[in-house]
Amino acid sequence: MVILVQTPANFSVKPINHRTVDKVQYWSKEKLKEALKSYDLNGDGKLSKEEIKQAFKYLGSNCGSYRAWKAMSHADADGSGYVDLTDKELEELVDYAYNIGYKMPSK
Ligand SMILES: [Ca+2]
Ligand SMILES: [Ca+2]
Repeated sequence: MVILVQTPANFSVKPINHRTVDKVQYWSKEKLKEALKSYDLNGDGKLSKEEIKQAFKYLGSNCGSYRAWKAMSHADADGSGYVDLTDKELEELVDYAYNIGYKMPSK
């Protein structure tokens, strides 16, 4: 007969679940770009702060307003108040979102 003794020490050591860690998928830059572009809700070819907020919310941010504001000041190179989807500003926005490390929604 085998008796399993669980000491308090055994309880406190929580093994890292590598399988769970491996399942976490981060947004790739390509996917981020697609997602962000799709959030041009009024189709004017640029992202307003509100649209970025919505996008970040979708990406899993729980402080969308703050992130949107930060992203805007980071990506809006020409100071137009919008992130233009046609040029470098989009790339900057993608970089910003990428560096946050949003995880893909798990199915
Ligand atoms: Ca727009
Ligand atoms: Ca701009």
